[in-house]
Parts: sequence; C-alpha cells; structure tokens
Amino acid sequence: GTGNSTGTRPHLITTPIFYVNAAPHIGHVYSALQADVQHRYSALCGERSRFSTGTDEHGMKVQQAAFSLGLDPKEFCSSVSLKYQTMFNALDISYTDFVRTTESRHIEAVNRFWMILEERGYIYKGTYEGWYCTSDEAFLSEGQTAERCNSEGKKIRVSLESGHQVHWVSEENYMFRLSSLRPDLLQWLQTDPIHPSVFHRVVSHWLEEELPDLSVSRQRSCLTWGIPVPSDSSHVIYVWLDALVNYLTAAGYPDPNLAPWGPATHLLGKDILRFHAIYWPAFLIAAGLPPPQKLLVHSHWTCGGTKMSKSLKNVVDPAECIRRYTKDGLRYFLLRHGAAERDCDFTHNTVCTLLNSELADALGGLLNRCTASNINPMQHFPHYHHESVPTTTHDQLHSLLKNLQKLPAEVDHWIRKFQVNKALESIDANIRRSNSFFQSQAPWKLQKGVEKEACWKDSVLYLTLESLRLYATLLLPAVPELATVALDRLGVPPNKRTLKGNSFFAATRGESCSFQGQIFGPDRGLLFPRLERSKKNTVRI
Ligand code: ME8
Repeated sequence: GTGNSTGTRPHLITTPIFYVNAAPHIGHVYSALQADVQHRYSALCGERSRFSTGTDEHGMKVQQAAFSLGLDPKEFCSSVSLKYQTMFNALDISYTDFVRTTESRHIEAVNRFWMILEERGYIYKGTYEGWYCTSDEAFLSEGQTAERCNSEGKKIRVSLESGHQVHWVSEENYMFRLSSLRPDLLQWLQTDPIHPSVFHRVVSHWLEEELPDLSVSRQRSCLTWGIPVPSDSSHVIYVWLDALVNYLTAAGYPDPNLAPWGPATHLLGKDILRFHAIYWPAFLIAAGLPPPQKLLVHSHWTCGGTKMSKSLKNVVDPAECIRRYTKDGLRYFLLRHGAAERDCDFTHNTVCTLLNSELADALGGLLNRCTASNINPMQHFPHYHHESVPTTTHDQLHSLLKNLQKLPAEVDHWIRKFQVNKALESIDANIRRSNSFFQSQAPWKLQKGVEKEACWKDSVLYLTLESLRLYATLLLPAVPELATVALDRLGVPPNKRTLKGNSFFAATRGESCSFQGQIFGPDRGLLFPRLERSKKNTVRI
C-alpha cells in the first residue's frame, strides 16, 4: 500500500534522464543544476532529500545513434552515460543516485510496473495507427503534425511541437487506457503541482479534450533495443514508459521493504511536459501510486535564437565553459540569467558582463573591502556599538537592515517557486546596497583616535561582514565552491553554514552568538577574477 509512503521517506528530487545519443550540452547541465539547487537548498534548511539523475538508454533514437556509428548499443550507452556522469561531477552536481535504464534494478522495476498495470486492467492489445516521431520518441495524432518542406525542398511530415520528422506507423501493439484517467488527472491538477503557472495552463488546456489511449509497446521487428514486454517477447516496452519508471527505480521500487514511492519533485524542460504532466501521473495513478507532488518546468537555452539541440548541432559545450568561466562562474550565469518561463540566448559577452558585474565587482569587491588588512588589521568581525550610529545614518541603516532581514524569506519564496534567477537577483540587489552603504560611510576615513568614529568604523565593518556571511550562506546552493571560499575567508565554522537555527545581525539586537570577535580564515586571493570579453560571440563544440 501507499499509506506509509509519505512523511517517512525523504523527498526525491529528480532531473530528466538524458538520452545517450550525444554528449551533454548547456541545456542538460541547466536541468541538473536547477535540481542541484533544490537539493542543496533543502539540505541548507535542514530538510532531508535525495537527488537522482541518470541516462535514458533504450529506444529507437539511441538504437539508431549506435547503429550509425557502427557501435554495439550497450558499449555506446556506457561511454555516453559516463560523459554525463563526468560532466555532472565536474560541475558539483550533488546527485545521490544515477539511474541507467540498462541496469538490472531498473529492468526489474519496469517489469514489475508493467505487470501491475496489466493486472489492474489498464493494458490491452490493440492496433496503433498514426505518426511516430523518433527524435522525440512520441506517438502523434494527425493534428499534432503538419507538412513542411525540408532543406532539399522535399515535402515531409513533422511534429508541430518540435519540428522533427514523423513516420507513419500501423501495427498491433499494447495500449494503455489513458482515456479513462482524464478525471484523475484533472483532480491532480487541482493540487497545483506544476510550476511556473504558464505550464499549468498548458496542461490544463490539453486536458480540456478527451485523451486517446496510448500505445505502450513497439513490435520487436522495428525496435530491438529495449525491455521486452514481460508476457510477450515479440513486443518491446515503449521507451517513455521505461524511462519514466526510472523515478521509481531511484526510490527503490519494487523493494517490498520500502514504501514504493514518496513525495517527488521532478525537474524538466518544457519539451517533455506532456510526458511528465499527462503520461507519468496517469501511469502512477493506474498502478495505484500517488502522482508526483511537483513538476518544475523550465524553458530552453537557445544559441543564435534557435533551441540548442543535439540534433541541430548548435550546442554550447559545458567543458569549454568551465575552462573559460570556472565551474561556479558557469553555474552562476546559468542560474542567474536563465529563467523558467522564457527562453534565453547564450552568448560569451553576456556571460562576461554578468559575472564581472555580480561576482567579481559586487560580491568579490565587497569581501575584499572589509577583509583587507589595512582596513581590518585584526582580521576579525569587530564589535557592533549601537550608540555609535550617527543620527544622519539612522534611516539608511534601518532600511538596509530591514531589507537584509527580509532576504532569507525572499530567497526561500523564489527558490520554492522555481525562480532561482529571482532569488539570485534579490541577493545581488542587496549586495549592491551593502556596497553603497560601505561606500557612503567610508570607514577607511574614520579616525582611530576619535572614540565615536572608531566605534562606528567597527560597526560598519561588523554590519558589512554579517551581510557577507548572509550572502555567502544563501549562495551555497547556487555556487557551492565560491560561497565556501567566502565563508572560509570569513572564518565561519562548518556548523554555522546553514539556514536552520542560524541568526544574522544578532549584535544589532543585543543577542549573543553574534559573531563579534570571530577571527577570519586565511586570505586565498580574489574571490572571482574578472573575465575578458571577446569579439567571438559564442562558444561551440
Ligand atoms: O527528453 N535548454 O532526454 P534528452 C534547456 N530521455 N534544457 C534543455 C535543452 C535546452 N536547449 N535541451 C535539453 C529526454 N534540455 C528523455 C527524458 S525523462 C523520464 C526522459 C534538457 O536528452 C531539458 O530538461 O532529450 C529537457 O527536458 C531534457 O534536457 C531532455 O533531454
């Protein structure tokens, strides 16, 4: 049963599992990064979560990719899957599980899942007649396709959604009673599981119409690279049913000692919304399991205005980006510039401008200014003196602190609403305010010999250092290494690198545990060296 599944099991955060038809590009990395932020953020708040990613290795698309290279599919899959793992490791993607659909634990999960769907009467043998798009691995109705001319002027039929070519299929295969699940899907939609809301509206529009039943197998004569239907080896399970079950595999399904399935948050690109917002909840409901708690959907990275895609070969290579911008530079740019609800273009100069302005100048500059040994010879958080605040500064200080106190809640709101770019924007806006505050108080001009001035200088430094401690803590999920370097420099002990039970600016409220007197760690140089802009606009493979 599912009764004990929620509450006792940690939250599962997932990325799509990636086709192994080609090496990862910025788009794939972006999904993994967004999931990483969700996972790291929940840990920062003291919550328990697990984070799975992986590779989707069956189906026609992969079969054809291996075939065209003259490679054995299994070896081909292993080599590309490894590229994903290596890239995710290089980017500090903190996944706790990596599922490959060719692993035996997954094949076992798919077999069990299929048998349950069959037992519960959701699968029947029928005839499928319609279009199939190998590039999207999707069955499409007439209305989802259109006639277009290809580059040679030849008329071809394509998927309206992706533009990829489709082929006519007429075969006997196994069908899933999707049509019977529309009321359940509508009910699920009422729990507001899809964010941002633009994508909720798309799905709710799809559900206005009757759903056709879904073909969930292909004849072995056309597809060999996949999991055979348990009771009929002349059929191979449809790759999307196989792939979606990876989320159950990651949850330990079908281990009888584990609750089958707990709360899950799936991250995905808008290109695969239908599979996650219609098919997946329908499969789960049919199997007697709860549909996913949250779908976090993002838009696409484009290059020169068109969607970056393996098949179009207009991709930006993340390894090259790491070399140019550093790992955390790339992480910050993608998270800060990308947006869930609109497509974004990737250009070298945008990256340089953004990173120079926000990481090198604003954040790096602020850290440098208040930790430099000429202004802070004791290399510590000085004491805060409430009575030293100049009367002319009261209002400015009050509004600065008010904004800073609101910041953690603001960041929390945006991260949970899947608008990490807005969370980073809020942090950056505050960093800029701290810089102007520091600049306007000019602590380097305050005189050591004048007691009130010396006390105010200490207070300005304390306030700025505390704000930096807050920024670096809030930045841990997005740029873990950079934020760690900043926290190391500030001498923040490991048990204080959290948002759970950590208080900031305590000295301004006369509370203890205020960091006053805290000694810095060693100076390891510039936090983020400025990048050079170039005339060449894009980075390509
Ligand atoms: O669809 N911009 O795998 P896939 C942003 N195996 N994100 C992008 C992107 C771009 N230009 N291109 C790809 C599959 N992505 C299936 C998934 S899940 C059970 C099976 C990201 O290798 C985005 O998240 O084609 C998209 O949904 C995913 O990569 C598709 O990767």
